[in-house]
Amino acid sequence: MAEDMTLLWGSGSPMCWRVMIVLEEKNLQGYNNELFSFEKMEHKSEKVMAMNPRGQLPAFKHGDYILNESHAACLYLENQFKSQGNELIPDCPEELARMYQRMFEASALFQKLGDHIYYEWKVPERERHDSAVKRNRQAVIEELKLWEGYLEKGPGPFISGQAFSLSDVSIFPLIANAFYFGLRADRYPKLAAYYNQLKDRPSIKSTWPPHWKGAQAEDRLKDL
Ligand SMILES: N[C@@H](CCC(=O)N[C@@H](CS)C(=O)NCC(=O)O)C(=O)O
Repeated sequence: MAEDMTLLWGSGSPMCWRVMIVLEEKNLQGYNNELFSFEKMEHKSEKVMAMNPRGQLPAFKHGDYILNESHAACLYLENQFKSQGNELIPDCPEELARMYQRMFEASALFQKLGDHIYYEWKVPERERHDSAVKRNRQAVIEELKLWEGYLEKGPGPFISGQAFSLSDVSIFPLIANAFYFGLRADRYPKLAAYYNQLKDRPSIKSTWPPHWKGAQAEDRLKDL
């Protein structure tokens, strides 16, 4: 069914994970896939650059169509295969509005988590400042509190309401990254409950980042 699809991906990348979850939800198993290492800078390899000139993952192709933006790929797959597998866009206008809002505001959490977790990797030593570290730390705390509040306020149990949707596809990989990097469940109980509720969902479990299995990341978020 999905032999005409190709996904170039990196393990642990929330953006890649999104596309993989949607492919599972839509019963599109059997797609071609190739794993690239960020550590070895393989995302800048010729093969990736040919599909995504920005040298970023995911790079996704269906037939002749290239979709390198994770959200674009997710929306495309849901629209193309609407009646196949699970529907990921709700009909109810209220839930639909929340779904789009949560789906796209997830980029703020991605940015802030990345700025904090990968500070040393992103910023050359001579340009680093304690004030920037503090600012990034505060920004990620505020962002996490916002998402904790969304779950507190509901309606749940999913991020936009009663059904699993593209907003969960968008945000779950970021929440999972936060816990992988040591976020404390006792400080963010709603996020922890959300994480525990979804981590065994078949589409998520079967696409779990391979390098996370049995591994422990640096506890970069343990004091947030
Ligand atoms: N706009 C892209 C962004 C993808 C993205 O930022 N990918 C990261 C991994 S999560 C990446 O490839 N980073 C390496 C780089 O930017 O050089 C999307 O949402 O799919």
